[in-house]
Amino acid sequence: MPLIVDIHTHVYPPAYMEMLRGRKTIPYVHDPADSNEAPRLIILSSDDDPSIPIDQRGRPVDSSYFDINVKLTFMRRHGIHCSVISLANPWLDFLEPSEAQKWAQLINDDIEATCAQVNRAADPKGTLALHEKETLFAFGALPLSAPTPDIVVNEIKRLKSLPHLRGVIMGTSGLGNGLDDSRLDPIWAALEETQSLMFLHPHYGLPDEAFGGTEATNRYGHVLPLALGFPLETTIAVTRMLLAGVFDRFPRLKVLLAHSGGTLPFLAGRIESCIHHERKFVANGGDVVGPQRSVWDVLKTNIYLDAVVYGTAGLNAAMTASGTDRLLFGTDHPFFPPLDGKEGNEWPSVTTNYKAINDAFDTEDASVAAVLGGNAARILDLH
Ligand code: 5CU
Repeated sequence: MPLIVDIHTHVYPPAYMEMLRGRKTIPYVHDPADSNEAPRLIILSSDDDPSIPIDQRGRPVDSSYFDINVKLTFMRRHGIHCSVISLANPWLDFLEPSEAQKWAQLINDDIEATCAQVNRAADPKGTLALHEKETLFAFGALPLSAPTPDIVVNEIKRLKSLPHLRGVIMGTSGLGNGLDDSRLDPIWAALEETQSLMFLHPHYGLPDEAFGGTEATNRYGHVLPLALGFPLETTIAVTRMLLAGVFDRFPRLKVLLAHSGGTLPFLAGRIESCIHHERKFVANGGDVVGPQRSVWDVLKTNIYLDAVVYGTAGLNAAMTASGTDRLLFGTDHPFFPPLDGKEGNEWPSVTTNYKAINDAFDTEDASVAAVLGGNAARILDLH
């Protein structure tokens, strides 16, 4: 039985849920008038449609989103030994500047305490190997709306001192203008200096108009924003980093891309070709510096990819682009639960990913074991 590590698994700690309950604009949690109905989570822009009755907006949210014991049960059910938990989107992006630092410290300390408590209970003497118990580690959240970037830098440095934190999770908006914003340089420098992995995760998708407006989202629900909007958002964000020379200035930056890099592995050749043919760049006679390193080099040196892509075609692209040693199993729990509501069954979203990984590597047991957990244990130094 190989070690299985889930590097893509989210939580909304109870304090965060309470904060969302106090809000009336997205993101917010709404408690329906009928107390037998589950609370509703409204986080995606397409959910916040005033033509939908408020008791039906967004999605029902159960204890799997905020009760760590439910996650432990989920881990047990799916043979997962270790989860690297992270605050779910939209993290702390929406907070007033004066609130951001306080909430980042509160959430990160809460997550650290949860990991410590669970790990102590699973292995009081600290003698068991990783595959012999259930263990939690975490990615921290950043106070990106804080008044100055040094507050973010200080939190990155503080996270380094928390025993179970292994990097940060971050969305694509950065300080508000995307990830090619040069004001992010001190933050990239701090991540590089501390060798903290940045888990880059989508939230904002594409404008609803890209999918046909609210009529389409009313008809097709979350399919277009989640299946297409999320991966394209990630692809655009990391490509803007590349074009702005972030990986030239910070060559030791480590970035884990959600959903197998969106579409980056598939589009890398096209991105590279467009860069080579772009007259604006100095290399072609223009006046914009442009990226100095190739997309392929960055993919194999700076980028890690999760294996949350639900099919062998996507996994093969990820493997070819970044390498089997940079691919990491994940579940996206508690999102994509089974809709039949039956407790105790395996989740199809998870079994589909397990099957894709096994199919992609055929009989190569060592590669399967690396993707399922060996890579994560090595890259994140999980002990
Ligand atoms: O289903 C969803 O909306 C999501 C989400 O918001 N975040 C995520 O990580 N996965 C699915």
